[in-house]
Amino acid sequence: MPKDRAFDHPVSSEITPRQVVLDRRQLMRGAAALAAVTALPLRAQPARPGKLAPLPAAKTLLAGAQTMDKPTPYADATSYNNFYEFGTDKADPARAAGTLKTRPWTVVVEGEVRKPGTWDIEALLKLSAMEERVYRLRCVEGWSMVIPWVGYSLAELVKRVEPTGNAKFVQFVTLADRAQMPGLRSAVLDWPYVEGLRLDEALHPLTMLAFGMYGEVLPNQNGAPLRLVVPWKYGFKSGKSIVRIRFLERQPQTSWEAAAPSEYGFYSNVNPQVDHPRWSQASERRIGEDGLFAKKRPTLMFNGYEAQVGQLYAGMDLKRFF
Ligand SMILES: Nc1nc2c(c(=O)[nH]1)N[C@H]1C(S)=C(S)[C@@H](COP(=O)(O)O)O[C@H]1N2
Ligand SMILES: [Mo]
Repeated sequence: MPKDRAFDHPVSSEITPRQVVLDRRQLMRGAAALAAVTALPLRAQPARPGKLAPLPAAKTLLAGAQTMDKPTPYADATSYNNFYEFGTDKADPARAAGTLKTRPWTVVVEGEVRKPGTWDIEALLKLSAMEERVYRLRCVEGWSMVIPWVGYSLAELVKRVEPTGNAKFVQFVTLADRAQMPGLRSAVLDWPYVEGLRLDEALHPLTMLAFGMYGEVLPNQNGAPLRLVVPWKYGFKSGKSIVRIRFLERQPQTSWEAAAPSEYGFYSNVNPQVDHPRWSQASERRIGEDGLFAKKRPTLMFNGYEAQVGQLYAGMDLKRFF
């Protein structure tokens, strides 16, 4: 066939029978409802920072999940951090997290699963194809960033360990090592830092196990060698440097709930209509873009992912389950 034809007319053998198309449409509709993985061309990303080892990703994103906002400059995303194990000042993690040893590293999976065990970081890196996903991260403090994460859906791991019928919640336990983490000397939080999700939240395809960002492995201050990213919840739900994942029948307490139960709930969904007791959550400042005196931008329901995750909370009073 000539290569210079104006556009690609399908040859008859490539034309898909109508029933197959219909079946496929049905599938797609289901997939869209679940925000399932769809191959989409990735728009141009900023050049790789060239600071750490590359972590390339297949060019896939979640349908509708990518943000059109431009990514936060790498220098800002890696120097303005919350990682209390290295200190409570925003500049502390970048300065102090160099001492974190990210190899060898293992993640224990335990509790209500048919296949408990210890996963080596190298096995986790190979578990599923790496995807790049540009997610907003909105801190409960009122600022946000836009980060091109590299990883895959946490569901990939959850499916392989086969939760039992008793598993209703998942707890994430992060590293607490006094030798490496100077912040543990302070009692700001109960160590180790623990967070949790409902099982259906953990299985949602948007919930990501991230190993990298900006095309490279995670910097220590951003949660190397692996962290969670739950884009529709306040940033603190996205635990860094995870060492243990527990499947539980009961809702676990989280470090932030233990510290201030009236301020931080288990759900912590980004919600401009439910204020923090000490400040409004209606707007936010974009790090690296909006100066201290710039007009703040409105915070979006579920951080902009309402179409994908709203159904998880149908019928729930979000003021009560904050
Ligand atoms: N282990 C651990 N994980 C953590 C935190 C922490 O202090 N310790 N801080 C959380 C908070 S409050 C936020 S906003 C995000 C910040 O992620 P970033 O520094 O990569 O932007 O990490 C979360 N994960
Ligand atoms: Mo945060």
